[in-house]
Amino acid sequence: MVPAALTIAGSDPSGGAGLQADLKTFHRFGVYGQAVVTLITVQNSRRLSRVNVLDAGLVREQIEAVVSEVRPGAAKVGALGNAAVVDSVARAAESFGFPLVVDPVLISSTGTPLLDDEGRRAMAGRLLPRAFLLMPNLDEAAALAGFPVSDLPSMRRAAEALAALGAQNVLVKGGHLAGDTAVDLLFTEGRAHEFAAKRVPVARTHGTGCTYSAAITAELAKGTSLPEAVNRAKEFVRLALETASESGGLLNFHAGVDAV
Ligand code: PXL
Repeated sequence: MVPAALTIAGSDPSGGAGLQADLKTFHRFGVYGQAVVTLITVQNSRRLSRVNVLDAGLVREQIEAVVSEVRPGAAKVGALGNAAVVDSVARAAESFGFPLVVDPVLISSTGTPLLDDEGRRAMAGRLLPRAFLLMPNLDEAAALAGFPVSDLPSMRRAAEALAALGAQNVLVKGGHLAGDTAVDLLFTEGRAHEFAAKRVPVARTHGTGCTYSAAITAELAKGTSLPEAVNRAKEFVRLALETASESGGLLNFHAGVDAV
């Protein structure tokens, strides 16, 4: 049977990020995609003009409707908007029984907030304890841990601090590190593992984080171990970035990238 994967995320109608990117990624990895909408954005690759967060009860009902019929092998959350939605998802996650990947989206690629301050506190206090994997970028790790994160030693300290908040595993993404190597740090079972890749010089990276977390979620849904899921997902994002940069195009636009 084909495993299912669930995304609980915002809509990006341009198709580059958000649940649209997640569904495309799930499909490339051969899993059946389910998508619960948390918020609607009005945006294209250049600008975002509006965010409308959905009612928390509506989010909860969507989750219950889909998971009670087809139980996914894994789920991810992306943009959640506010504390009420974070709470709804955290309460639903109490009975998941399958791994939950938390991509702690705080702002859009163009800098618009996609989670307010109260929402960030709710995420740290109530959602992180439900996370099988938390995968912040440097800014998100700093915002959640409460200190600057800008190099490998501070990434390691942030991973430990976020694990202490209850996330079972933490992947701090080093895509924004200085230098031409992007190192991601996975903190799992008390140990840190580094995943290094040469930085792909590309101007348009909209959707990279969503695609990365969706790829990991798809692999977890198939039963892949976490380190191997990170390996395969990172390679998939690298190929997507390369394809996009070679054509001057958008990540997720070209169908030619095969899951690895
Ligand atoms: O990449 C973070 C992200 C998540 N979700 C939605 C977005 C974005 C970035 O723009 O639009 C809906």
